[in-house]
Amino acid sequence: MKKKWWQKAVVYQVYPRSFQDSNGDGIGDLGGVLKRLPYIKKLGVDVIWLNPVYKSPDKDNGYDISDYRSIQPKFGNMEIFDKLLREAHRLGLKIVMDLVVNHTSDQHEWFKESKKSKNNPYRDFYIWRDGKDGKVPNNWGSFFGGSTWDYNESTKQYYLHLFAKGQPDLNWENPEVREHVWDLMRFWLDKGIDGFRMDVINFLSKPAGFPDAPNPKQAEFANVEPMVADGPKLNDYLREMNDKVLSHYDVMSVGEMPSSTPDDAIKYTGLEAKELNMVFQFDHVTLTMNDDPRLGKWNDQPVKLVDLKRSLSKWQEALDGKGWNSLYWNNHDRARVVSRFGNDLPKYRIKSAEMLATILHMLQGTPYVYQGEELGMTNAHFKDLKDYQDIESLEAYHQLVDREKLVDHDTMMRYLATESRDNARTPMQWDDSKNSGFTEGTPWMKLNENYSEINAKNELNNQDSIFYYYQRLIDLRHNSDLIVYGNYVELDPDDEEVFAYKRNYEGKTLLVMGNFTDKNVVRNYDVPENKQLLISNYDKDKNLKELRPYETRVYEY
Ligand code: TEU
Ligand code: CA
Repeated sequence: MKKKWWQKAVVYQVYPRSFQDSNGDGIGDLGGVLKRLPYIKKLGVDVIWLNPVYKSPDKDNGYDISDYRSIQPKFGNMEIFDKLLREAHRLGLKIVMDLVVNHTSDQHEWFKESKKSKNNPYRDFYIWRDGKDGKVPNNWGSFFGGSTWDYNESTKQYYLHLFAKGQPDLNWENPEVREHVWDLMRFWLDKGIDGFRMDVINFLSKPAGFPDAPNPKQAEFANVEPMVADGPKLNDYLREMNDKVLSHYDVMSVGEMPSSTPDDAIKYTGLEAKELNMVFQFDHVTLTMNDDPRLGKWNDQPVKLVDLKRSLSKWQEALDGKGWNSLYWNNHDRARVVSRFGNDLPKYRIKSAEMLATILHMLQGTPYVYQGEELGMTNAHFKDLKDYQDIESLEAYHQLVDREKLVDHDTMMRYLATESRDNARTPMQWDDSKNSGFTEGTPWMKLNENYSEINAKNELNNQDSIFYYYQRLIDLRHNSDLIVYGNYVELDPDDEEVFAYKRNYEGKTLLVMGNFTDKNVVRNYDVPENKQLLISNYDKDKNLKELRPYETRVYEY
């Protein structure tokens, strides 16, 4: 594979509404991102991915776009965006935007037209179907609860929405829709942005005939995913996108692809594919999903390390030399990694955050750091339903607890505290002043109460902090072809306590190990005398064979 700039890059994800407020309205904005560019630069990353900043009624925090070519007024305006892009480029940082084109907002002009009449020129921009026996066209359940179909009184048809009612799906079969999307992509690329993260991009092609989902038990809850993921024309659409748009710019593209397999990913990102550069796969972040209260069987069991290792190893092995991985623990849809796979109690929070960072950053692929991850930010631990803002969390609560009475309040609150997307969305913790320096007004979302201890100011004042540890990991990658391109060999897949692997490249070997427990463990990896310790989260080890609680070490030889 020819070497590309994005293979050596590290990406920092900014969720603008929770990053930094600059005008006191309590909502993070582009002016705030501008102000914090030096902070991002200091971490050493190469690229910023901005979650959607387009005009939107915000039913799903910007993933419901009503105008692709203007900036959400809460976030600023095009002038500030242009300034941010210029300033980022001046600092050597690239900016990747979110591309949300599986659906629009129901407030988008296209949809407002489309719903007017069956012969409106925009009718076919969306997916309209007649009902079946006076009911919805099929048994698909949406991601945010309820049917994927909503009835439109005036034209007596249903439209499809995989997510909320306010997020109607675009009809990608219609070549006019595709041309509009290519155009809006060019609009941003011509401004000089450096690529796109593509929202649920593997859902674009729906199956012919819209058959019922085979699993009726999952009806009314996201049983639609296997029905729409990686559909029959997806490859054609992505290739057309590449031909007509992406191949004309030196930019990066990462497709968010729930339920994609490594084989799918090779199809889309492989050498011959000429489609996307990499995908966000979901295997390692959905390991507990089968225990979903929506399926009536949630328990608080943490993920087993052997399962986590198996899912990451599968992707490392399959894509080596054939495609390219994106590496992430966190994003705006996931609980905080230190709470999920580490230990967020004071004693081991720092060690476990650093261990998890090491395990991820030494893998093959492009690493993504989600805002606050570099501070070891934890889950929100909200106890009150009114502290939650996320449409997915609230809809799930209302459906399961209020309407269907499938789950009791306490169980649902424990579930949300473990899995809710809002765990990632609490405002960034900058310092120990009121609202942690995020805003001078009233924050749109409650802050995590631990901000007086966990914040950027403390991290930057302490040379042993998680922040500087991430900085070192990023720096190591920038200076090592072994870390970027080496192959992957897992050690002891059945080990329930330690994640260990090797990477090999041009005669050099990297050995990475991480203790996932709060105990001392003894392991006997065979490490030659002439090794060099690249990084560790403990002081120099006396006993080579022992790994202390959450200890991680990386050797090169
Ligand atoms: O998420 C895609 C997705 O599959 C979600 O269902 C995700 O798995 C779930 O929310 C996790 O609990 C993307 C965006 O990242 C998300 O923020 C949007 O809400 C969604 O698409 C719709 O645009
Ligand atoms: Ca603001």
